Amino acid sequence: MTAIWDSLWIDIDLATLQPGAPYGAIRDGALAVLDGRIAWVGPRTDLPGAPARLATQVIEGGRRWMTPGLIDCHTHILFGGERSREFELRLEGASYEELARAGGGIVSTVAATRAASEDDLVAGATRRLKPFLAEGVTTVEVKSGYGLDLASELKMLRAARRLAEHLPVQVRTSFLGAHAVPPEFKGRQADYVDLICDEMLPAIARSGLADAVDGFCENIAFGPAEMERIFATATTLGLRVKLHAEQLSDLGGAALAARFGALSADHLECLGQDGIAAMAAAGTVAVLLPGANYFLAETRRPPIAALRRAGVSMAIASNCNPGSAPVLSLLLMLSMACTLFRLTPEEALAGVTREAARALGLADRGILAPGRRADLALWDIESPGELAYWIGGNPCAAVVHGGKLVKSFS
Ligand code: DI6
Repeated sequence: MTAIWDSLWIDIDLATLQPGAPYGAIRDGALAVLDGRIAWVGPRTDLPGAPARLATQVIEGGRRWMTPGLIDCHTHILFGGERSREFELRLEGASYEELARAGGGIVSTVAATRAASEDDLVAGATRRLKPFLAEGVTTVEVKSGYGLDLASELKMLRAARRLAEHLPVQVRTSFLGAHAVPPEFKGRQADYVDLICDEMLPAIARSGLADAVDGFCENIAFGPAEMERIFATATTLGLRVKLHAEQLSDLGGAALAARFGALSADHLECLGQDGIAAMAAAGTVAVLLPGANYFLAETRRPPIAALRRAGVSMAIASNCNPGSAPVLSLLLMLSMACTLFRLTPEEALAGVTREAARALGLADRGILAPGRRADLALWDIESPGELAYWIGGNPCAAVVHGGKLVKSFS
């Protein structure tokens, strides 16, 4: 009999994240891969034959746990410079908003990003991305938003796409032209919104470099009426939308995003009941960013219990960026999501797998099931709850990306 699968993992426990048992767990399971996709998942005793006859390669997992590859669905990981001086100023009492209004904040990273070459941006993001990949991340979302002119935004998006050419990761890109008002438009915010709608969005759509359009709806950024125009234009151009909403104040951004069928509304510390109801009705995912909540020492937390009651899907992401979340670990976000936001460890793991896939509109990953991409992570843990439990450290023993072993235990 010829082998039917490329590889077969045995001697593993599976956290499939499928409905049913907690974590969708299958003890003493097996998982087969064919042509980069999961071909079979189940209890080892249900295998239709002896492993060595079923697959070209049989891999014994040493009774480790296997999960879907992790998905970081909200990052600003590509940028020039760093902002540790701002961190010092905040510790002396300045607020994030005050620094932004004084010309620091996002705009200072814009200057460094405009000055950086595309190669420099790729190199910096590569350095920051590597620790995520070592932790089992196989898909990452990368936003632009530190260019704020067409050429620099295109440079960022091209650099983001290049990450997937030399690293074992899939990249989804979001155009974030509405992140801040660039210095040359100071006092002329309406003109910048015109530029986004009339020139930048059509060119971005033509370039094919952006998978979605994002914005920052906030008093220090763009108001709901401005975001509505931007979303209407993006939608006309066939681009899905998402929004940084209700991070520092409640402007009704989440409800606006939901009205445009947004993939996600992100942050949400100040989200009210109307926003929750609108997100639930639209199926808009709540992307929770505990790293920024922690780093900015926010006292408000997203309304987790109300989101849960309303049945809103909750994802978790690193938000890796130089201003509000210099985060280099997605696993640490699981811990923070539980301790700061009171998610359960199971919700936290689902938040970086099944729900993060939903936040990116990716139906082909996020759970262990036949037909899904064979993006897998193998862990030196005794229970999946440990992924949210340890603070620091990295129990990731192996990573499979599109069926290929890219990190391996010896
Ligand atoms: N909210 C955030 O937390 C990041 N962007 C946003 O809209 C911060 C980005 C930065 O400060 O550089």
